[in-house]
Amino acid sequence: MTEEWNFDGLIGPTHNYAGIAAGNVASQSNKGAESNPQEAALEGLKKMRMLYDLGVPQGVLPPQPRPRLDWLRALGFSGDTETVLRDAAREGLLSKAYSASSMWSANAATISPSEDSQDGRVHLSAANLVSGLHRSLEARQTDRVLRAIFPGDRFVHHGPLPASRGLADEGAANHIRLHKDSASLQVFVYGDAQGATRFLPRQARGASEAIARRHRLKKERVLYLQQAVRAVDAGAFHNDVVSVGHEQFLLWHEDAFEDESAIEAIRSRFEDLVSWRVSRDELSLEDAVKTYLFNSQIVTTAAGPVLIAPSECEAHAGVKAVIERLRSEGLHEAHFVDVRQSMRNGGGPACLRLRVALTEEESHAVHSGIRFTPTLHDRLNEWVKTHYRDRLRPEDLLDPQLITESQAALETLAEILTLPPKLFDVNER
Ligand code: SUG
Repeated sequence: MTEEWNFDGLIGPTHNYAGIAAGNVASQSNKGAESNPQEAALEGLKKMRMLYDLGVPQGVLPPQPRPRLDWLRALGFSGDTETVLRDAAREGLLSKAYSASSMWSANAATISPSEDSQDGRVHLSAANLVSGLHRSLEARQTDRVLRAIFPGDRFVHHGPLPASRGLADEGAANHIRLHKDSASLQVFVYGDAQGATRFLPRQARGASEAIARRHRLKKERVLYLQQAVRAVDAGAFHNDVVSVGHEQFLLWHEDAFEDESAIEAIRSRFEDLVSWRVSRDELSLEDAVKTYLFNSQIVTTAAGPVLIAPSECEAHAGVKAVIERLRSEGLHEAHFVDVRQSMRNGGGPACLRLRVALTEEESHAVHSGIRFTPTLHDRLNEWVKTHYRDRLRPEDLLDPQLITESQAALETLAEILTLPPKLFDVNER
């Protein structure tokens, strides 16, 4: 028996709009806008609280140290800190070194529950995120954090796949696990550039295959599906922008998968599937990308499955009609959450969380300091209000004071989450 935890990425103090994410329409259209890191982090915490109140086990993944001055120096920038900041900004690299993108923890890793694996252990692969420079900076630190949070023999940490295009891996955002009783199916969704007219896909099939192999997944529990080229072209840079699965439920857009028989392929291996199909007449791909309906979270409550949708969905007539229909097909209810600061960078509720299905014994082995509780919520709210700015413009990244503030914030956070301070030192190995 496993229970699904949600690990949310705590939004970091340097959250900003740099317009640097390929294929991500929201990121590109908000380039250079003023961000509010404080509001962003509080929104994220409020969402965690909603999930906690619904009875979902909730954990917190700490933000990563930014800016990555060590990375800029490795790229040849030299001199005092001010000079490095100024020269890197001129080359368009400073915002990358400053990105708070680890908040989207759905991209942090792929994690397989012990019941799906031949050796009965939980397997974890931090994502290499090689499709974007700023995101590739996350891989090593994610791996370190996961090792600290999931210690001991029950957990097998593989580290990120080798950094190469053919093994490009964006973690659980392209991975759906369906599950009922003792049956389960892991669906790996990969991209293929052939026929693309606008954007390149980010997940390589070779990466998905390597993950299934290293995680020793039982063969009959694995399926590979290609993401529709038209979906990527419309701005669905991850599959979780056009489909979401939880337990036996799969909410998917008619244009999500390349192969028309994708759902039959799923059903042939997982007969309990409850398919919630949304046609393009009900909601166009463009509106799916705009509202992020498919980036909702589906969670189980005692009353039945609940949809946690972004507040952008609330006012959309087409989405409202879809939700109404789903309520007659087994959905218990929908809640709307305001994660607007993250949404402006293309990150909805489901992007902000990484799911981990754990048995009771495995749950006990998780580092307890990151477990979300009302007390932790209060402490983190206070911490955010003390350490975060309420506005950040592109030119503020040149202010060395922001480095000092961000470091102080993470030092205090290490204490709050009872994690070793050296975990936040990027020079530690
Ligand atoms: O990789 N945005 C992220 C959003 C990730 C959303 N995750 C999921 N769909 N699971 C990305 O595109 C924007 C950064 C900027 O432009 O400042 C960014 O990286």
